Amino acid sequence: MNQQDLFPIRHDWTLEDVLDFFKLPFNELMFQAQSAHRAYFSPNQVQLSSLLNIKTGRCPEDCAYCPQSAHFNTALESDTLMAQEKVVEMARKAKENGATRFCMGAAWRSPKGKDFIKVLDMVRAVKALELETCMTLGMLDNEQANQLQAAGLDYYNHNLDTSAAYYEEIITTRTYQERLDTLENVRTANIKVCCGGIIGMGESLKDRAELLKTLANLPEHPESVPINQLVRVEGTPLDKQSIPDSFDFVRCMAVARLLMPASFVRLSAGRTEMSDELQALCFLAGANSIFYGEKLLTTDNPGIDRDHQLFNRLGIQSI
Ligand code: SAM
Ligand code: DTB
Ligand code: SF4
Repeated sequence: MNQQDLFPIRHDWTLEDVLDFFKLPFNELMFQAQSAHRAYFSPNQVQLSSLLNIKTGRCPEDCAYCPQSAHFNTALESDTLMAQEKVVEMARKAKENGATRFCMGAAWRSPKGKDFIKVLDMVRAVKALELETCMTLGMLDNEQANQLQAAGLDYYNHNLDTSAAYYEEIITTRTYQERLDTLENVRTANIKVCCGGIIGMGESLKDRAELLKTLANLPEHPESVPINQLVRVEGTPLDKQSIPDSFDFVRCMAVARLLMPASFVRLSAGRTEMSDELQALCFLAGANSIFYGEKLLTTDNPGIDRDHQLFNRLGIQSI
């Protein structure tokens, strides 16, 4: 029997199915997740995406986790849209260091006017370096998604962040449905979808299961699924949250792998607070992508030397 037939691509997961995975003994869950992983991927390869914040701070949205929201008092210094030359320079460096995808983020509710035209030029310029391009700019309408696709954008990142129910505790300035609409616009424009969420915002196990279920029951699975551990930034409403239990975090990775077996699951924000051993367990659970480079958007990420050491210790090859 073909291994993939044991882990078919499904879009009809029930909450009970997902909770049943979470209830498995840890070793059983890890075995199943690693088996699903091996049916679709080479088990010792991890993809590297580098991030650059191209517009910092003063965001009108009130996402409770985010240091870039204008609603909260964080130490962050804001900045206008970065010049294209600087973006290209950073993309070139990321490529030299081994990244295969370059993801550009902007603290916007949605892109507008002249800035959007500049962003389209950035896509063309980064694409010309033969890097995969990704952007995360907030909500997109149909027309904007089509324009980004025509400029050569490969991926668009737009996260659901958490369950529909818990979302209301985290963001009031845009709805869950608006997020789903943006994802549909991106998909219809033939841009690959990068969509995931955050663990550690005070959500329940049911919220985690609902988030993963919603992602897996989208009409097509996102090609990339970033699972972030909350980075607690002083001045945000979530700065006093406690770090999730390590094994519970690994379980989220494993369940994401089982629900979306052919997608890249990314061990995303939060790695500076994780041991090598915890990251290794995430890879064993089926994570096969990381954010790579000294910085995420505004906060620190492990340095590339530390990641090279980790990959050497684990015999992981970067792709
Ligand atoms: N403004 C755009 C938007 O929200 O769609 C793009 C940038 S936004 C910073 C991209 C994603 O980063 C968020 O949806 C969230 O999942 C993640 N993120 C932001 N702050 C975070 C934090 N403190 N810890 C973990 N993930 C975070
Ligand atoms: C995603 O899921 N995580 C990245 C990326 N997509 C854009 C962002 C993480 C941000 C962490 C907080 C910061 O550095 O500002
Ligand atoms: Fe703005 Fe994005 Fe941060 Fe929300 S997550 S406050 S939309 S930058």
